[in-house]
Order: sequence, then structure tokens, then C-alpha cells
Amino acid sequence: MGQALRRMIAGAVNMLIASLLHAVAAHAATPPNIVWIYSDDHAQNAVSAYGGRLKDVAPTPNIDRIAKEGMIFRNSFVTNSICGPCRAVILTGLHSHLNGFRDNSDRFDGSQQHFAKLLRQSGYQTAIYGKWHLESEPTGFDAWEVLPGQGHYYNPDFLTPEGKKTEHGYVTGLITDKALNWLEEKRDPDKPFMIMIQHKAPHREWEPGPEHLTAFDNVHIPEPDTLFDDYANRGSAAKLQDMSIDKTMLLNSDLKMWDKAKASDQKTPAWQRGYGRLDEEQRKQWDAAYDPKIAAFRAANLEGEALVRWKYQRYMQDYLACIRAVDENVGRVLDYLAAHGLDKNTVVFYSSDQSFYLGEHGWFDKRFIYEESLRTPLLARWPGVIVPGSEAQAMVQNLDCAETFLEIAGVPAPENMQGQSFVPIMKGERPGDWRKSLYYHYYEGEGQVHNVYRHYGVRTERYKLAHFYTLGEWEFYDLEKDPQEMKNEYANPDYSEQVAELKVELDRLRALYRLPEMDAP
Ligand code: SGN
Ligand code: CA
Repeated sequence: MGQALRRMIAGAVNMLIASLLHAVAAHAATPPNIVWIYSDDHAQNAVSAYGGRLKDVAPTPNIDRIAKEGMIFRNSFVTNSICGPCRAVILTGLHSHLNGFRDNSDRFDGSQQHFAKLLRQSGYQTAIYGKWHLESEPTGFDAWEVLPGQGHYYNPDFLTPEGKKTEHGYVTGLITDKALNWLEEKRDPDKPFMIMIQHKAPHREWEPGPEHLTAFDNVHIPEPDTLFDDYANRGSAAKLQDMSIDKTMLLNSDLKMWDKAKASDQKTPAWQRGYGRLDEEQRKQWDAAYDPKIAAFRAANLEGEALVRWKYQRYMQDYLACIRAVDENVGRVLDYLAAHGLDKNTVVFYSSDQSFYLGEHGWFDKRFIYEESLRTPLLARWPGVIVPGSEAQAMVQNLDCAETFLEIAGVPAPENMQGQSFVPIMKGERPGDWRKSLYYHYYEGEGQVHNVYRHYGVRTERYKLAHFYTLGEWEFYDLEKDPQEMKNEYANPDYSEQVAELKVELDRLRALYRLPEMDAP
């Protein structure tokens, strides 16, 4: 072989090796993608991986896959159990009083710092599809299409950088279509991405998609022990709320027992955002599912406890049917990632803005510091980092998400963020300084929808202290002895020491999180 040829071959081999090494290094250095799937009002008790009372009647196999292949957070909580505020906390890593979004009537100041902006600045492509609920236009995203306000289930409107448009179909599938379309066609495959896929479902008024309208018709949904709670041994707030299945839940819009010929029914906003949006074909399917139920309901003439029981079943059938579509669409995303070789280097999360009452204490909705609405589902899959099938017991909060996403991406978190990255927890390590208590503050308050009085409080692994400051009342629960929070022990001398300790802890947290004096009683 001539020298020139040998040199050429050696040169080519060297180049090949160099480019292979480069490819390996580039691969190792590619920060993981992040897929955040977030639903609205999905109770922890309605995710079968959590093992609650609905696990057999309403399994969520696709969401459970994330737990099986990743981690389930057994103790995952929110800071302020209501939609917009939770979303603002996720973005900013700040409590409501600092990110400026305390209740659903606020408008998010999109000029402030948040994690999506920071990821974008460091080379991530960022996208959000679905429920937004922060009033102002999204900032920090390369691509976005969001529902206006609460959005619609059928034939929903979307706000986009080019203006408003209406899509034909069912919202959960449409949001997923948009997300998958972005992954497939619009992103730059050479850059890491972070996408937020945020469902409207299963929010009130629980309108199931066309394929699931009758999915739970023949299923008896187990009742909670506290469906007929009389709120004895509790504070005033539990008695003053307006979120009970008995008194608050509406037969026509919530439970779909419309009197379709009645002008007063047709005039309601609920008709206009719900049944009134269906096209002819959709209306046929809807009527075929609900007309027999309406007839049976009228014939039965139910009252009292029997009526509450019927309302509970009816409500839960629709709620769970909405979740079925969410679960199937989580499956579509997981399948897409696997089919495109994206599953290995992508961290997938499933969560909900907050949890929800499924008849516990006779309620639907959320807002209270009590367990069913303080908790929220959180599951994560991160191949090669999270040991499949693992469980986290450490108390995490939605406040921690921004810093967690930033750490995953290798981007430093701003000093002022108030959470703690739970990346170490995902790795199976609990840092020595991990939180032993958490702060909660609900602002939307009395006189607003559902009339839940303002309160703040602290929860430790065992106890909970809440201050309903506009009522001037305190509540204290021993979660180990009384997990359903049926007995306020605030005045019980046996607990005076623990109450005093929690008051000190509450003061410490209020100072740590820089709560202004004006929020104090
Ligand atoms: C609407 C609902 C309430 C719900 C709030 C907030 N009523 O007001 O039941 O609590 O939204 O929900 S409805 O008649 O419009 O359904 S949140 O999830 O957006 O915070
Ligand atoms: Ca919500």
C-alpha cells in the first residue's frame, strides 16, 4: 500500500473516531428533556397507583406506568389549593404573596422570572399546550396554545400567538394532539425541550368525551366514610362552606339533568359553555347517553340521603370518565416518546394543580388545608436516575417544582426561589436539611365561590395547625390518630405542647417565606 493511501486511510479513521467521540460526548452532555403533564382537579384518590378506594373501579393504567417505571411521591402537597395560584407557584417557585397570584381573580405578571424563561435562556425549547388560567399571555415559551380561562370541553377555543381559534373535538385529545404535533414537527431535534401538557379535565362540570359517555354506567363507585359528615367537633369553616354535594352541586349543569326544552336552563352560562356547544353529531351521542338517566332520575323522585347518594354516583361517573381520557392521552405521550427514542433522556412528570374532594366530608371542590385538597398526585419517570417502582415519603410541595426542573437541566436556580429541588429525592437520597414542615395559605376566601374562609397553616409529618384568621379560629389535628380530620384538638390540653410547638413553627415559616404583616390576624 502506498504511503499516500495509508495516510488517507489513517486520516479517515482518525476523523471517524473523533466524530464518534464527539457524538458520545454530545449525547452525554445533552441535558434531559422534560415533559410535564398536568391535569386540573385530579384527586390523588383517583390515581390507582396511590391505592385509594377507587383503584379497582377506576384504574389509571397509563399514569400508573409512570409510577411503575419511576417514582410515586406519597406525600406531595400544594401551597394554596386553587387553580391559578398553583400554576403560578409551579412557574415561579414562589409562594402566592410573592408571585402576585393569590386567587383566581388575579392576573399573572408575566414579566417576572420563572423557570420556563430560565430554561429557554439556557438553550431549551419550551412549549405549553392546554389549560393556563393565568389571564396574561404566556411568556417564556417558544410555542403556546392555551385555553382561555377555564376553557371548554367540547369544540374548545384556543388562544395562540396568532390569535384565537376554535377547534372541533374533545379537549383532552386536542391538547395532546397539539403537544405531539409540536414534538414531531415543530421543535428543533438538536436542542433539549421542556413541554407542559396541561389538561382541562377533570375539572367541573365533568363533561366526558364521546368515547366515555357511558363508561361508568354500570359501575358502583364506593362511597367515602365521611359522605354524611355533620361537622361536629370541627371549626365554623367546615360548616360555612358552600361546596357540598347535598346543597351546592347542581342537578342540571353538574349532573346533566337538563330540562332541555326550558328557556331558563338554556340561558345559563353552564349550558352555553357545555351542552350548548355540542354539534349535531355530538348532541346525538350525548343525548343517547344522558336521556335514559334523566328519565330514570325523574321517575325515581329521590330525596334526602338517597338523593345525595345518587348525586355522588352520578358526579363520580362523569368525573372518572373524564379521567379515563386523561389517562389514555398520557399513554399516547408515553408511546410517542418510546417510538421516537425519546424515552431514555426525558423526565416525565404527571401531576394535577391540586387534588379534589370525592365526597369526603360530603364535599366536592378543594381549597381547604385538609388532606384531600392539600395533597396532589405527583409521579415521575427518569430512566437511569430513578429506580423503577420507587416510593418517596419525603414531603414535597408544588413550590419545589421550578427548582427541580432547573436542576434537571443543570441551570442554577435564582436565590429568591422558595422551594427545594427534589432531584436528590428522585435519586433515592433525602438531604439532611429536607423540610419537616410545610406552609399553606388560602386567600380566595369568604364571599367568593364556595365560601371557604381564608386560612393559613402548617403541616408536619404528624400534625396540622390551621388558623382561620378572619374567623379568629384555630384548628389542630393529629393525623396519625385521626387521618380523616374529624376532631379538632386545638382546645384539648393533652395537645397543648404540640399546639405551642406548631405555633412557633408557623411563625418561623411565615418569617422564612416573608409573609407580610398585613396577612397576619
Ligand atoms: C369555577 C367552578 C368552581 C371552581 C372554580 C375554581 N365553578 O368557579 O367550582 O371551584 O371554578 O376552579 S363552575 O361552575 O365554573 O364549574 S379552579 O380549578 O379553576 O381553581
Ligand atoms: Ca384546579
